[in-house]
Amino acid sequence: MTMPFADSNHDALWLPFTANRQFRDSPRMLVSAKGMYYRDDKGREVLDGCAGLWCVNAGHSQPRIVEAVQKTVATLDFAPAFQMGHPLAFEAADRVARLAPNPLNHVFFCNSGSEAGDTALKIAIAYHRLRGEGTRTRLIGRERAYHGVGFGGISVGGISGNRKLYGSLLTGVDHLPHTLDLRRNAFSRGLPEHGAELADDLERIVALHDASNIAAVIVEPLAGSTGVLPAPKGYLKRLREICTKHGIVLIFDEVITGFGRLGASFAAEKYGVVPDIMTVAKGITNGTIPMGANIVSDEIFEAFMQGPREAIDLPHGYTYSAHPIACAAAIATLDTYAEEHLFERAAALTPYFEEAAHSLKGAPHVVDIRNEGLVAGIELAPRQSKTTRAYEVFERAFNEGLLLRYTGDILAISPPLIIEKNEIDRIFETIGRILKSID
Ligand code: PXG
Repeated sequence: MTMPFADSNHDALWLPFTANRQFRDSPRMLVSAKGMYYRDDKGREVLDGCAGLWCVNAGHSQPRIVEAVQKTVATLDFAPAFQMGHPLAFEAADRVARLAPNPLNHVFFCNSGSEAGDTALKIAIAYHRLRGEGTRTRLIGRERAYHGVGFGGISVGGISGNRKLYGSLLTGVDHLPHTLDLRRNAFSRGLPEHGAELADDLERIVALHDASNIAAVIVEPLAGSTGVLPAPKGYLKRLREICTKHGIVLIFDEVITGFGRLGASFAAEKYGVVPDIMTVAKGITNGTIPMGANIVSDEIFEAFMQGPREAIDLPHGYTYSAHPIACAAAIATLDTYAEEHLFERAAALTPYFEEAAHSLKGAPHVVDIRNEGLVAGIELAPRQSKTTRAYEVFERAFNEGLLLRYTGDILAISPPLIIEKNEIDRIFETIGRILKSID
């Protein structure tokens, strides 16, 4: 029997990225989920405005995924991933590779976006070494980037709050400037007009260190958790050109942008810019079972296949790489996306969603609204207070039955792709009403 929150030992659970003591004063507890809605422990319906944590793209408790997980747990609960295989792993990899643009044809499974990020950085450095360019070890991230919480991810990441407690991090890391420019781009619809030239900063870093010392550049095509920062028009293409010119591996972190969020399978497909490695997680299993992956180009994969046949080609992996239940969930998830045409649906809904988001222009405290696909960020003016306005909106919205995300002064909206127009209306009307009531 489940113990009610009031009776359980609150100190036993240490919640991630949470003000734990504040949380205990007014806990928000979810007990079930279906479609667009959670239900909380008071029996109230809560509209999911952020697809869980940007992951439940097909909506909650999708029958195909539930069935696939139930069937697999009863038939192959676990299979070792090292020197062993199982059919679901090969099928899942094939399905993911088919969805990814050419020449990204090889899939290495892990369990999260953080692991995917660290894996990609390791593959990039090892790739250069195997080709006899072992001096290429430097890694380049970007300010305000989020690539998870491993030491690699926080080193190339650019959120100071996630880095400052943890010592010296990886050495040999540089950061590109972030692309948010409210002066030139406030209230952009879709990709901002200005800022492609920010990619040229990579030339400055190359001039400083020399390309022969640089392994990889990692960026999110749209930075999500730092407050919804779509790449300026032309920025990713320029980054691709500079990387190609200097032999630098380009990694796209598509943990949020993958699997339909932007109205296409991946940002790489939507923008016609293909990286050398793509990291994915979240929507790969619709959030149902933890899974992440690297999708790697033919050229990089082949570089690892040149040694003796009996030698391990990549000394890296996880106990739960290609876990059978995660693979089953991934296959059923991709089936669901395809059969329900959810990426196309997200693309078709984007203009309506954009209009609804921008209807809050002029609402109290709103200094910017930005959107792309089914993602919107609403930036609020900062204030002198213990809690930000965005936190207050988040808390009040939850009490009114709407789940949002916030970071600093920014609200993030990224609903499941099955959302209906009246639910889009409700999200932005609720935010607008709450904004009028706070100081
Ligand atoms: N890369 C990106 C771009 C992400 O957004 C990760 C890597 C790490 O994934 P894992 O699976 O290790 O958490 C993420 C995760 C938020 C929020 O509120 C965003 C994430 C995770 C939790 C909360 O914006 N993104």
